[in-house]
Amino acid sequence: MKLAKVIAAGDVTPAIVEGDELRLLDVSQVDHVRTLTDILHSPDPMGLAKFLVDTKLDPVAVDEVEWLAPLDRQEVWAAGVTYKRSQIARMEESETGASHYDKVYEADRPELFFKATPNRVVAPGKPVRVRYDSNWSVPEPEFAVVVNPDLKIVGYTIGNDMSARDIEGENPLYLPQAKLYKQCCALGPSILLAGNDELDLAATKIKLVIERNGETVVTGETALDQLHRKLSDLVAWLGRDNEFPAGAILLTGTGIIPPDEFSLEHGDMVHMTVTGIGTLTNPIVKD
Ligand code: DO4
Ligand code: MG
Repeated sequence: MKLAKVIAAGDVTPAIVEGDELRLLDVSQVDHVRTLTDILHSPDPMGLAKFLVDTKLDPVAVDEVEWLAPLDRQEVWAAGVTYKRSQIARMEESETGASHYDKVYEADRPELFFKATPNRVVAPGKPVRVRYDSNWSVPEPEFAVVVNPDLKIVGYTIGNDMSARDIEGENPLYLPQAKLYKQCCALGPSILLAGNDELDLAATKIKLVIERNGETVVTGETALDQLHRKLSDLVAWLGRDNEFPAGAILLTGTGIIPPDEFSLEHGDMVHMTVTGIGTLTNPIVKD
């Protein structure tokens, strides 16, 4: 089951995504349940979502509502250098920091960094930003896990970890500036609820398409079995001596890096597709 957060008839409403239609949820039916997060953090998100379907309302077409990023107050964190491709690209872009990327790929402790507060996260269809002081920026399409306050993985979504490669490459200590700025992250379009079955990692494909003036200029593809770490290990490291009363979303790193000569430009369109979740599309703004 997939859940989304939308604005329908002027109200912010969680919804179940069923193909091209949405079932809006009536959250007033249960005490203390008002938001998408309340559903995600409940003992049985799937059962609760089914119970909350507003049967008085017909299904709504997906293009009749405004889609919001599927989070409320969660912090957004990210893991880095979790795919071989990312390790190689980082070593190439950073003269001074190459050995750090090499070591962290193999180390027990992963690279984890704070990526965004909810106000910096943009919705599907809304612009993500290239910093005006960057001349080499790329999108990073990442499988993202949605974690409840008990550090249980309750769902999966798509995250765009916008990255200024020139700023990060100049000095690894500039990482927070390369990664965390206004409109630096997009999430969505929906959250695939975690079921009891193990994810089929090899079958979970992650794809990137970048368009410029209507032409495809970059494509890339990987699969979750190329991730060098277990999702549960990344979450366990995130939770070490830390707490997330509002839950957290953890981007698990990129396995797709555009060619070195490519940098995003104002007006580019970025499409990220993950099997079972959907496609996250955002235009690029640089001003
Ligand atoms: O080490 C810098 C960031 C790495 C990253 O964002 C990634 O591998 O996805
Ligand atoms: Mg990344």
